[in-house]
Amino acid sequence: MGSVSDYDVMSGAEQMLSAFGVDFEKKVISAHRTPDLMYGYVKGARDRGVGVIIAGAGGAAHLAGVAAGLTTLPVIAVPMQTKSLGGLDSLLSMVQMPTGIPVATVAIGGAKNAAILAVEILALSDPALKEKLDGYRKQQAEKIINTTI
Ligand code: RP5
Repeated sequence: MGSVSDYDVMSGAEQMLSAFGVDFEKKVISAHRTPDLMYGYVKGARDRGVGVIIAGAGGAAHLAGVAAGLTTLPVIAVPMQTKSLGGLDSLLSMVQMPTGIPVATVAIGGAKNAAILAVEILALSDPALKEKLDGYRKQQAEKIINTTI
């Protein structure tokens, strides 16, 4: 995430990844405040065993786009709500990546969905993780089926 101020939202991704038993790194790295750190972190990610990068940032949210430019690992962006433009600025700067360097952008504040999408990508080569995803989907369906009003 681009700032510790993003952590309230990004902790949702942390909770979700923990629930699925997926290991993760949790870092504050800014594309504009710490560009050298950003470069080294993303360049070394694949060799550290990282499978997917989730980038949460707000405002001119270039964090995800810069990360995507530095790696061919999948990058999922979480746009943060902002005071001045409500997060539309973050959303548009993340979702409108030019052709060739994709960033998969979830909803404003959608850290939990970012984590689930990351789990789905990792589950392509991990049958045990796929089982967990199936179980999670089943739970959601049962909640609806068992709802009475
Ligand atoms: C972005 O600027 C961060 O991702 C954060 O959402 C926003 C504000 O950062 P702070 O001023 O709270 O550190 O880089």
